[in-house]
Amino acid sequence: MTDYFVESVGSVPTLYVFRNIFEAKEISEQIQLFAGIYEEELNKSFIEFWSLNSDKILAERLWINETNREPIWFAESDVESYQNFCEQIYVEQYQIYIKIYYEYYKHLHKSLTEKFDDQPISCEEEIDASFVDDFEKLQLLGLPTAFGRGTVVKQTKSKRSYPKVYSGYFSDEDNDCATVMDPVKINDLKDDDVKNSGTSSVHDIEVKVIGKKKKNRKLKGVPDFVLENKEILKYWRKRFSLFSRYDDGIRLDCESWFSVTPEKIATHLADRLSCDLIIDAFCGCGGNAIQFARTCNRVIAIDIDPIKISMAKHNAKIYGVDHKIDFIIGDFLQLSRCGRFHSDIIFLSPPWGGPKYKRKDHYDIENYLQPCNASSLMETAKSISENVVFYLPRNTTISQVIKLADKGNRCEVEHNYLDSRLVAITALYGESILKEKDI
Ligand code: MGP
Ligand code: SAH
Repeated sequence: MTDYFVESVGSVPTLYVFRNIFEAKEISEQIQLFAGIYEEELNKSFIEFWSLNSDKILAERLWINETNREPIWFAESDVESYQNFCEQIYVEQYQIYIKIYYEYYKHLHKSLTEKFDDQPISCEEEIDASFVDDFEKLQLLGLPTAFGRGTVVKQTKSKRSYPKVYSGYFSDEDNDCATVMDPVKINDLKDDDVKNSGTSSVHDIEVKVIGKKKKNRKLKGVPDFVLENKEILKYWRKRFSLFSRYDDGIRLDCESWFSVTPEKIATHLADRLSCDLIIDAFCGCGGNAIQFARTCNRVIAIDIDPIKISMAKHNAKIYGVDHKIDFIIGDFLQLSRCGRFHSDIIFLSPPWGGPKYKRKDHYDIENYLQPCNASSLMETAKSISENVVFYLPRNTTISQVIKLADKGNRCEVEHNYLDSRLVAITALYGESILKEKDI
């Protein structure tokens, strides 16, 4: 049997966030509702994604500052070429989105229902059909065909080649855990270079046949501290996804390497949770706290481990936000008992039990989370703020997450993908921080 994996390629991974609001008492109804409007949800979600990200994506594709990858130039008068370029990117982004959204949909169903049918609705054919006649299909679906602002028109020679840019996140040679997905249909987009090459590609999407593994993996340039602890090699390879300013001297210990929230996710959460005062109850080396400091007036960052706090302080200095964070060394559970902490939002990113958390099909937040189960953490957090946010493993049992909202209350579950990989889920509790979908 031939195995394929889909690898999204971009200088930094693209963040995809899919969200849903659940009511504690109506889980089954929610599933049915969601299944009934799959395509509508997909399109709405893509429109939101494109409106938020189009400028950035187009700019990234025009300006690729890596060696051997030249920027694309358009003559100022050649508006048509620029429009075509934008349309092409739009179509390819939609194709990628369809694939990732379907993975998300399957994942959500699987985690909500024990007996998951691999084809819950007959959307597979519809999805594949959308690879044909992409643009017409977009129009038929009622999607907007207006593209990103035409602000980046640059002078000189016109080039119509679309360079591939490899992701710092997943181009990892040692990473044998690439997400195994269904083969992507190669569409009719014209990319002769790619069609003639050894691997097939739909621009950002690479489809490779997994063959013999490379024996001599390149370890050139890998620092000694990583070679001494090979467990962190794969995390080190995506260091710039964890901290874009890694090379400015970011410090991480072993636990932090595998626990830190990747910067794109931390940035997204910080934008969403912007408020006056936020508490990061398990701050580690500062992945989240640093980003919160950008968007909130004040951050209280707590960790039980003094080494983590000293690293977090140091890292916050690199990002120029240390003056906005109060660092506290201590046990969050004990500190909360003093009753002196109150905040607009409390963010909980506790230890999950190390990288082995993913060995389980279903991660049980009432048994495996540290330093105590999710219900106790929630109770403690509620004594500090009515708005509670949990950062949890991707294999978390969603019904447990929903149960954490008291009866009659609602919670929102965000699935945070970097490229085609589900990294984690974020659960939000508290009416004022839930984000309604505009139906
Ligand atoms: P991962 O699953 O170890 O990495 O962690 P990856 O590359 O998705 O694994 P692979 O085996 O699929 O290749 C994914 C993300 O989960 C990390 O980037 C952290 O943000 C987060 N994370 C992982 N762990 C073990 C913890 C943890 O113990 N606590 C917290 N708060 N976050 C964690
Ligand atoms: N979100 C962080 C990573 C958190 S990892 C980041 O992006 O950098 C979880 C952290 O919880 C670890 O640093 C660990 O030292 C800390 N921790 C464990 N038990 C704790 C407790 N009882 N109180 C406070 N911190 C704790």
